[in-house]
Formats: sequence, structure tokens, C-alpha cells
Amino acid sequence: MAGLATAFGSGAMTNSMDDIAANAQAMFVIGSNTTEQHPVFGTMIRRAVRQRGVKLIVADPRRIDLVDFAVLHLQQKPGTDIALLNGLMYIILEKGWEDKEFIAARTEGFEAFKETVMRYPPEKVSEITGVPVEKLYQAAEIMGTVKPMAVMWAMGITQHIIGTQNVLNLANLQMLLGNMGVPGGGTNPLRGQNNVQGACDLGGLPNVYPAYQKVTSEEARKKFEAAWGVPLAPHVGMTVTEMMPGILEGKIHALYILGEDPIMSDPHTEHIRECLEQVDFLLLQEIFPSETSHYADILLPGATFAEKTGTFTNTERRVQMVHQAIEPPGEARPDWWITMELAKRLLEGRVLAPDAPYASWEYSSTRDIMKEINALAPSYGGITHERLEAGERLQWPCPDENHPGTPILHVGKFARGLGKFHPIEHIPPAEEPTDDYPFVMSTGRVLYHWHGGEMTRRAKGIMQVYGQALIEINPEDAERLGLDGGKRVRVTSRRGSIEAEAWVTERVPPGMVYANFHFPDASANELTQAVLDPVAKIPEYKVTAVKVEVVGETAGATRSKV
Ligand SMILES: Nc1nc2c(c(=O)[nH]1)N[C@H]1C(S)=C(S)[C@@H](COP(=O)(O)OP(=O)(O)OC[C@H]3O[C@@H](n4cnc5c(=O)[nH]c(N)nc54)[C@H](O)[C@@H]3O)O[C@H]1N2
Ligand SMILES: Nc1nc2c(c(=O)[nH]1)N[C@H]1C(S)=C(S)[C@@H](COP(=O)(O)OP(=O)(O)OC[C@H]3O[C@@H](n4cnc5c(=O)[nH]c(N)nc54)[C@H](O)[C@@H]3O)O[C@H]1N2
Ligand SMILES: [Mo]
Repeated sequence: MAGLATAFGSGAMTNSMDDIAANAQAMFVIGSNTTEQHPVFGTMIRRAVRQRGVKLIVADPRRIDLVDFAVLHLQQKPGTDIALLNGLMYIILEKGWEDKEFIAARTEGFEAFKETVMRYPPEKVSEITGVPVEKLYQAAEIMGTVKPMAVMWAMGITQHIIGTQNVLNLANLQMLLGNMGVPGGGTNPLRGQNNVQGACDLGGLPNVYPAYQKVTSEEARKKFEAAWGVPLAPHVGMTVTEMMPGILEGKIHALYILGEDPIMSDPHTEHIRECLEQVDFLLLQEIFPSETSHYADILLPGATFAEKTGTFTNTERRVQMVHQAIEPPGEARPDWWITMELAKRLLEGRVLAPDAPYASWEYSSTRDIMKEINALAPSYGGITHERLEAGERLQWPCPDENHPGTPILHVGKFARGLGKFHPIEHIPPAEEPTDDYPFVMSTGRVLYHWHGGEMTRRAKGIMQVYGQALIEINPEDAERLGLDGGKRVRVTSRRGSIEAEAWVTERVPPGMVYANFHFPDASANELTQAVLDPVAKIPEYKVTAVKVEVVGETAGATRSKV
């Protein structure tokens, strides 16, 4: 839930959910299992389709539930989104459906981009992606003629070595169509953790201070040094995915982990075990004795969301108040309080300028912390507890007390001036199927569980509905392997092996299996590998080459539908 130093996810929605639900005429959902992972917005999308006849296109290697509401399902092979998008943009250009006025007035770099796209004719794209040429034409026609179209994506787009390029290519698509800065359009990454947006906004990243002020900017550094009264490092820090191997390289000696469960959620679990065994000191701040707690030297009990007061910033940059409903049990304390007490002890005698306005670490509540945020993070300047308490629905940027907040970004102008087209070439995933590992495994979540399952596996009702890991496999493959529906499978990659019950289902195409990381005894991360996107440092969780074997009978019959 906290996910503070996380490398996952990127950017922010340019449009709000209400706006998209009310104004989009077409929607393109790519790499987002919206009804299971963002059920509130998923419901809004379904309603828009049913009540307003919105044309929904879903691009996902799996037949997810949202496909039932789509006019078109593009079922690309995992890791081929660049080729897919280039192919669609090729057709849009071929037919003259691009927004010439928008391109001329608001963008740059179009010619170089066009040159690249023109190397992706539909036949070639169909070969790379497995999507029939005819469907490419149908999709391009909807995109080119139905305006505005909103694009939504999630981890199916970002968890690749080409995650950043996928995102840039979706921005290319929306600029090409002139769908930026308008109601019902935009580029809309659906953020995952309930406060991952807030954590990034407030500097929970290695390269920025609060409100994305760069650590490498001398001006920004001076500003925060003056505010906090301590010297600050002028260089970019490490992401989680760099810290873990950093332990074995002798670069990292101690870890302070708040609300992350790397044994469950980081790629290649065996490697993570080795790293956590090696690290000299591990301080873990948790609400439960998680799988990672076995490696902790000290466990500090945090209070849960219901036991503390503060704000969460959601996927559409909206800051929301949450009030304490119950008392924390035992010695549990709110995370901010624990961090404050640690900081006071660490900084004793070390603050150079004790008179600096925020040097003391004296906060009596999150209201005090918000005042500091208002003063130091310009986009949060006017988002006060008082206004939120009064019921205002504020989305940043909201620079001052009189500002109403900003529901849509980039109206009239992009943050950097002109929007830049980026030429993007297809790069295959790091691991492709071979004779030894003939299946592609993709990984993700199910509706009923939350990541490592530390919270959801402790809920009896949920365990009654979904009580063990299931591996999704296509009926054709199941038959070929001799899997009659009542058997377990062993899935093996170059890094490890898991055994679990198979869920024989048309949700996955032949040649693909889908696994989750909700259960420690069969976590997909035993198999995944820590290859990273070079920019965002996000691991390629969505493509792993595996083999699948049948291992024997199970007691109960396998469900065909959960
Ligand atoms: N119930 C529940 N809800 C959650 C969470 C949870 O654990 N449980 N976690 C939250 C968090 S932190 C996050 S980040 C979000 C994640 O939300 P999502 O990203 O929607 O969820 P995922 O299950 O990771 O996978 C998304 C989709 O990507 C598809 N996919 C796989 N490979 C590819 C590919 O190569 N290209 C494309 N285009 N698609 C591909 C998968 O088939 C899947 O349908 O969910 C949030 N919501
Ligand atoms: N194979 C595979 N692996 C993945 C992904 C994937 O799609 N496939 N997705 C990745 C993504 S997008 C994400 S976001 C990560 C998520 O990975 P994690 O962040 O590790 O998972 P969570 O279960 O959300 O949270 C971790 C811990 O926070 C604790 N916690 C909850 N509330 C609080 C609180 O208020 N205070 C404190 N101190 N602790 C709290 C919970 O008990 C839990 O053990 O997983 C990543 N791993
Ligand atoms: Mo996430």
C-alpha cells in the first residue's frame, strides 16, 4: 500500500474519470484489466458503453472481462505493443485521418516519427503481433473517425523493457489524432497503489523532491536545504530494482522498508532472498508479519489506513482526506509518526541550521505536515486540510488557496510547450519462447487479491472465493499436455519452478499462461526475471519464457470460471 520508493507506474492521467466517462466518444483500453484492477472506473466505462454507445477497443493478450463490452478486441502477443501501435498509426496516416491542424500548431518532430511509422505496414505488424490485418483496419477506422477518444493503460503497457517507449508511443497516437487537451480524450495511465500518485508527488522517487523538483537542480536543492536546514545530496539516488542487486555489489548495507513486501513482489524471488540474507541491517515497517519480515532485524508496527488520518492522492491527481475510524492495536503507530521519531533521533546534533523553518521534525498531526507541503510543493500549494474537510474536490496543480484545481492537463499547451513526437521502433521482449521454454508467461493480479496477499490472504471470505494460486492455460494447450481439468501443473522458467492448480480457460490464447503473485507457495515471481526498462527501471514482469508440465491429481475439481 505505501510503496514509497517504488519504480512502478509512470505519469499521471491527463483527464479525470468523470470527464472521460461523460465525454469520450471512443475509448482505447490497452494493457489494463480495468474491471478487476480498477473496478470503480471499470464500472464507469461499462456504463458509458451501455448508456452512451461509446466505442470501446480493448487491446490485451487475454480475453479479459471488459472485452464483453468492446466493439473490438485486439489480442496481440505479449510484448508487441510498439508494433501494434505503429501499425495502427500507419493506417491512420495512410487514410489521412490524422489531425493536421493539431500536429501543425501543437507538436514537433512529426516528420521523423512518420518515417518510422511508415516502416510498419499492416502485414508486417500482423506477423509480429498476431493481430489480423482486418482488425487493424477496423481499429484504425474507429480511432480516426470517432472523436474524442480517451486512451487508458496500466501495467500491461509499462512492465516491459520497452515500458517507457510504449507510453511515448501512446502519446504519439493521441497527438496524431488531436486528442490531447480536450475533454473526453488524453493519455491516462491508471495508477495502481491507492497512494502511489501521492508518494511520487511528494518525492518518493530517487530523482526528485516534492512536486517533481529535480534533485540535480541547484535551485531546487538550495530551496530544500534552506527549508530543512540540512545539506542534501546533489545526485540522483537508486530505485528499488537497483538497490536489491546493490546489496550484493556492496553498495547498500542497510534497508528501511515501509509497506513493501519484496519477497512477494520483486522479480526473481530466489535472488531477492539472497539479497535480503546478505544485507547487514533490515528495518521493516509493516502492519503484518509479512513474508519479508523473516529477513528483518527490527519490525516496527505501522497503523493501517483505517487507524490514521491523512490524505491519499488518487490516479487522477485528486487529493482525498481519510479519517481515523478505529484505534491502532498495541504499539502500532501511524507511519508518519514513526518516521518522525526516527528522524529526530537520527538528526540529533546534526542539523546545521536549526532555525530553518522545517528543521525540527515537530509535527503534531498530518495537518502540520500538509502545511509544509503547501509551502514547498507548488502544485499542492492550495490543497489544505481545511479545504478538503469542507468538501472541495481538488486535483493538482492547485497553486494557491483560491485556485479551483485542474481537472484536465495540457489545455491549450503542453508543459514543455510543443508536444514532441518520438519515433519508436519495435524491440522484442528479453525472453522469447524456445524449444525448452515454449510458453510465454505473463503475470498480474486477480480481482480478489492484493499483490503479495498479506492483507487479502488474512480475510476468510476472500479465501473462500479464491483460496489458492491458479495458472490460466488455454484448453487447446491443456488437452495437448493431457490436462483434463483436475490436475496440477508445474511451471518452470530459467530461474525457478512453481506448482499450482490449472484454470483451463479461453481467457488466455494458446501458447500463453497467466500466473499471479498472491500466494507464497506458488508465486509467479519465483519465475520472473529482473530485466529492466532502462529509463523507468521497471522489471519486465509481463513476459517470461516457461515450460509447463502436468504433475498429478488434485482433490477437488478445477473451476472453469472463478
Ligand atoms: N484487485 C486488485 N486490484 C488492484 C491491485 C491488486 O493487486 N488487486 N493492484 C493495483 C496496482 S498497484 C496496480 S499497478 C494495478 C494494475 O492493474 P492492471 O495493469 O490492469 O493489472 P495486471 O493484472 O498487472 O495486468 C494488466 C493487463 O495487462 C495484460 N497484458 C499482459 N501482457 C501484456 C502486453 O504485452 N501488452 C498489453 N497491452 N497488455 C498485456 C494482462 O493480460 C492484463 O489483463 O492494479 C491495482 N488494482
Ligand atoms: N510478477 C509480478 N510482480 C509484480 C507485479 C506484477 O504485475 N507481476 N506488479 C508490481 C506492482 S505494479 C506493484 S505496485 C508491486 C506491489 O508490491 P508491494 O508494494 O510489495 O505489495 P503490497 O501488498 O501492496 O504492499 C506491501 C505491504 O504493505 C503493507 N501495508 C499495508 N498498509 C500499510 C500501511 O499503512 N503501513 C505500512 N507500513 N505497511 C502497510 C502490507 O501488509 C504489505 O505486506 O508489485 C509488483 N510486482
Ligand atoms: Mo502497482
